[in-house]
Amino acid sequence: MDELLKIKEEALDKISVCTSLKDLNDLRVFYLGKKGPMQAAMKSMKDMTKEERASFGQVSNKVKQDITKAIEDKKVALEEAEMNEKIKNEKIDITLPSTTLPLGSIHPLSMVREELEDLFIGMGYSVAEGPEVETDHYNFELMNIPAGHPARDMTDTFYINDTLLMRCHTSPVQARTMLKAQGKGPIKIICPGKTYRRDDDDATHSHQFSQCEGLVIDKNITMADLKGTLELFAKKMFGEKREIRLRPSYFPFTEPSVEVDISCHNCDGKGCPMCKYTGWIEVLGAGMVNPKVLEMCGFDPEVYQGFAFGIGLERVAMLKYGIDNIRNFYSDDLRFLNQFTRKD
Ligand code: FA5
Repeated sequence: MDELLKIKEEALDKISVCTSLKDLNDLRVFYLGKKGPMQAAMKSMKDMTKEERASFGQVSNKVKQDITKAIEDKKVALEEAEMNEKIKNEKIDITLPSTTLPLGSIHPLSMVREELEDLFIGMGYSVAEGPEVETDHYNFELMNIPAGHPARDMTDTFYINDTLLMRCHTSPVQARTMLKAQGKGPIKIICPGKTYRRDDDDATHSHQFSQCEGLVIDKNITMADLKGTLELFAKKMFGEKREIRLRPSYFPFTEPSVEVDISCHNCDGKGCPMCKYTGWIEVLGAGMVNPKVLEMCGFDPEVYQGFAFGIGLERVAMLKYGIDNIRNFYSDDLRFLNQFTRKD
């Protein structure tokens, strides 16, 4: 018993002067472990009477508890001291200016594309895609523009070889979608994407630009459906007061074809430099899908009708945000790009 109390005294002394968590752990292993003095003292139990053993057991348990408690208390104290030391040495100067992470902004063309997608998806359309490297067949033939057709001159095309080209409009996606549907309507798609033409770059033209095609095929589709759809597009994109005007035009893939003007949102149709004092701004081409195109793409024109439209995305973005040069879209100029932030 005396031996036990001696061990306890010695342990508590050592614990009280211990200054590191590592040393404290070594003490724990030594005094409470299997090879320590406590365990050695226990060996003498075999020579004791039953009564002696019982009281020896009680004392040894109490000694173990006291040592354990002393170690735990010391551990808490040492950890606290360590933390205080750390806080003292790692002082953070909160008055220092922080390093700000530059926040990106959404490109105005993406903004317009997303707005268009939201608008048409809301009307039950789905978004279709097609390749930018296209075949003559889809880009021209199925759009009723056979080789030698004068309409091929309307768009100066980048050819890769005799049959491959960079699509000059998003209209080939019409043909691809119709053929996939195998003559069964309805179809309601928009197709935003990049397009390429050998146009000379100027303030309003670029050799690479973006269009958004729209195509609806169903039974009993009329020009009134087209007009209603485009009216909604004009009001949603440019404001509730906008009106549209259809002018006769020509596209080989639509019959009849129209150019669509929107009343100028800058001057409310009164006349200003933006609308060249006409009160109207030309925004897109459209028309009823030519029965010949329907037939070539596997639809029976006696049963199905459709309308289509092609919107120039740069055009819409320039009008919407008052951008006077198309080159701004492709310039990487942060002073230009930072002006646009996503609404959400
Ligand atoms: C077409 O490309 C037809 N495929 C549109 C269409 C689709 C009509 C379906 C009927 C039915 P157009 O060549 O007019 O049409 O081009 C459409 C729009 O693309 C133009 O109004 C203009 O905004 C834009 N665009 C054409 N060329 C360029 C260019 N070089 N740079 C920037 N935008 C251009």
